[in-house]
Parts: sequence; structure tokens; C-alpha cells
Amino acid sequence: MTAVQHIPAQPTEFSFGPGTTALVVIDMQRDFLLPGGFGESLGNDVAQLRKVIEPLAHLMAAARAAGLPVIHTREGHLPDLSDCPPAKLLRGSPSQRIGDPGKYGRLLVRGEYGHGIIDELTPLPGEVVIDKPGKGAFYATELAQVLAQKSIASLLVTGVTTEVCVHTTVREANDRGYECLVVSDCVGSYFAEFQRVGLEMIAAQGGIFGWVTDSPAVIDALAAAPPITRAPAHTPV
Ligand code: C5J
Repeated sequence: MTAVQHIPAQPTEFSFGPGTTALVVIDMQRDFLLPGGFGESLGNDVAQLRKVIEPLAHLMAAARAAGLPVIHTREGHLPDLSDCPPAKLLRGSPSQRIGDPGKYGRLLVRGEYGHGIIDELTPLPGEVVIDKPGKGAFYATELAQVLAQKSIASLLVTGVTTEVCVHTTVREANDRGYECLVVSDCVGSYFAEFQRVGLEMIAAQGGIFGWVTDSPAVIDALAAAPPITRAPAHTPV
């Protein structure tokens, strides 16, 4: 077990054991971040999300250097869309729907180019990539088992979008007993207001389901952490 480290955060300092902490990178996929993907089909300006790439690349490098597991997620569906409920498939009036042919293959379909993680943040060999059909990374995935197997109790949460998949995942994680620190400059929204309020919601009410800080604070704490020794398995609730 490694010594507990502390990161300045809202609403209070975040305490974590580097040996029981993972970096989670949510849905940094071409479909959300490149023009012509699923995100743009919903009428969004993908440039809003691309601000996250550079700070997140630095944070991923720091996490890897410190020995933290980096766990990536991808939102998407089977080619026959059997895991995409009609409520999701048919909602709204997008210019294109999930499964339609797009600039990077069928939108939000596993195995298509657009479903892949952007080149700048490509997972390293051996890093876990969780494919999820929903917004939360725990729903219908093996994430809880992966975290238990790695003895993870705390999550540094990054990715897109702040108010949708990041929020849903942090809420799911909180209910399962994980302590979540959301890294403000490494999460992104298509909407500036949702970004601001989404972060405020996490840390409000004494940290109702998590903590919030920025990547320089996390990188400083990781750099100061002693070498990691792994703890026994954490059992999620
Ligand atoms: C959305 C996500 N926004 N990854 N997905 O549909 O947040």
C-alpha cells in the first residue's frame, strides 16, 4: 500500500493512494471529436471538445509515468444495433442517426474508424479499453471487474462530454463506492454553460458525488508520489 497523497481540489483536498487509483479517459473518440462524426450530426461544434486533447495528453503521460492504470472507454454499438435501445436510436431529429453511414464509417458503431479513439490519445498496448453501449461506463460493461482486479478505489476522471458520459460515469462510480476526482481542463462539453455548471454540480453540497481540480494539480501530486506498490483487491458495492 502506498502513502496517501493529497491534491488541492473543490470542495476540499482530494486524498488518494496512487497504488489504488486509475485514470479513466471517457469516449475520446473520432465520432465525438472530429468534424463529420456523430457529435457533429447532432448539431454540435466539435472544436469545443478539442481543447481537452493537449492537457489530457500531458495528464495521461504523467499517470503512465507514475504507474497508474489508464483505462479508456468508447461509446458505441454492435453492427446490428441490437444493444442500442429504440429510445436512444430514434431520439431527436439529428441529420444522421446511430448506424447511418458517415464520413468515418457507420456512426457510433464498433469497429468503424469513427468509433476509434483519436490518434493523439491512442491507448498504449496493454491498456484496458472498455466498450460501452450507454452513457455510463459501468452499465453493461466489465469496468467494475477490471477495477476490482486492479484494486482500484479512486478514479481520476477525464474525457467527454462533461455533462453526459463523464457525469453519468462519475455518478455510477460514486454509488459503487469509488472516490472520483474530475479533472476540469481534461473534460469537455460542446456547451460552455454545461461545462461550467456540470463541474459545479459535482463539487457542490460538500462534493455530492465527487471532487474537481485541474490537471497541473494532479500532475504535481503524481510527480511527488513515491513509487507504487499494489494493494489487495477492493470490492465494489
Ligand atoms: C454523448 C458522451 N454526449 N460520450 N456521449 O452522447 O458524452
